[in-house]
Amino acid sequence: MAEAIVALSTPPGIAGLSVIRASGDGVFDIVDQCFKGKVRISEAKTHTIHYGEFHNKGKLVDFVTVAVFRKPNSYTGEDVAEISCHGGYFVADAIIETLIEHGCRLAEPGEFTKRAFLNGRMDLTQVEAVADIIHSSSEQAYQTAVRQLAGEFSKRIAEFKKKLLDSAGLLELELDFADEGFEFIDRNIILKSIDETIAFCQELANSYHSSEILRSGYFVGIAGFPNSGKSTLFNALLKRKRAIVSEIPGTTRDYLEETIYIDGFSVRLIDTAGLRATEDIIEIEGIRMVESLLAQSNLILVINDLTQGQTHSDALFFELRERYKASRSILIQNKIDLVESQPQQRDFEIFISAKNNQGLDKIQELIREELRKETQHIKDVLINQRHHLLLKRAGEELRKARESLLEGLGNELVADDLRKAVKTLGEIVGDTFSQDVLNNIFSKFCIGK
Ligand SMILES: Nc1nc2c(ncn2[C@@H]2O[C@H](COP(=O)(O)OP(=O)(O)OP(=O)(O)O)[C@@H](O)[C@H]2O)c(=O)[nH]1
Ligand SMILES: [Mg+2]
Repeated sequence: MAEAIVALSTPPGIAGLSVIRASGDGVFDIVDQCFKGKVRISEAKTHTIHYGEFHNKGKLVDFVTVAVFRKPNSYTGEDVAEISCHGGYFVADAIIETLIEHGCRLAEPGEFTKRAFLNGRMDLTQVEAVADIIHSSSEQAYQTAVRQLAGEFSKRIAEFKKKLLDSAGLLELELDFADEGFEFIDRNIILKSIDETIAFCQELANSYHSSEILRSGYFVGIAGFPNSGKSTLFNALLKRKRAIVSEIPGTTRDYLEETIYIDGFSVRLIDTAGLRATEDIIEIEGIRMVESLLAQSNLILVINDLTQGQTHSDALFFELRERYKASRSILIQNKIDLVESQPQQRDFEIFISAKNNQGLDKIQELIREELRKETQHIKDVLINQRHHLLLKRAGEELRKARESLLEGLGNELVADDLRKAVKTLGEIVGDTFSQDVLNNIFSKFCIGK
């Protein structure tokens, strides 16, 4: 028995249309109690749309259309009615309240999609793709999530699972003929499918970092001594005056963050407060404040004011480069317009004039190049932490199977390791799952999805 649930599926507020979705047993009868059209919804064919009046206790609420999807051919796999009404703050609420009065319950976040999963309409990676599509902040993230929704990831996992299961089955079958001394499967074939699956798991686990960049954006931290021109560069890259710029050192006290788009990727620029020099470079005042910002940056731009000398920020630059090894650091020599001739360029620096938009293309090209490098592993799937852990575990189980096979240990042992890996791969798509995992996934959904 699927309880009838209802929720607004479009954002609330002023809009051309609002769409209310209801799903579960008896929803067509519930809608019929409030809807007056040419046909009764409970008698309507699946995938048809009906125009009519929506009433509450005899009072007209709105003119609406009702789309009918009969189970199992609906988003949730249950009977679904989607009511389109006029947008605004009142109509949709009135319709939802009416449906609740007639027996629906308000849906929990992600409950429609949860039912779709539990009814076998999609697997877990597709459910996660739906969340990624809704939350995607860049063209590239969206494109990848759509491919994941289309089931590319699931298909590949299914292929590897099948090969491993076949191998396990053959190894077990061979046991039955052990007395006759038969060895009728080629160990090399099994080894090959193990190695291919290990490579597959490894490759995808490696794309976790790139997936995070697609999902959350590529972070560019702008750091340097006060007055070096950080905020000027921040504004220039944003192409608008966002941060206050002044000749007084210490203008930026806090940090500012804005997003720009480069090649369909979202790039998050962070302007920070100037770091002050002290005797001991490691104790640069304020570094702690900026620390967590730089720690999460994929690229760190250390800005130097050339009028103070080309090497004025060298110690700071090398210190930051050493401290944040996982990020790429580059020294930006700013205010080139104020020096007579450009000094000899070293391989870790770029010359610009943030004020005159000079050399900005070199920074944009650098970001572009880094993005290309960082995301080259991305295929049809956005690997999240859950996938990442399971892929690593499956890889370990397969390496164990590989060892057992090479050491000539018993068939049962190898088959057992193979089946463990199959189970782990199965967890990725949701063959087996725990309530915790489901709750965690659906907590990221909004109501009405
Ligand atoms: N001539 C010239 N002046 C610049 C350039 N970039 C920045 N400035 C000037 O340098 C001064 C400081 O610029 P800001 O962008 O506020 O420097 P900041 O690094 O953000 O400074 P704090 O926020 O105080 O740490 C301002 O007067 C800017 O106009 C440049 O390329 N050429
Ligand atoms: Mg500033």
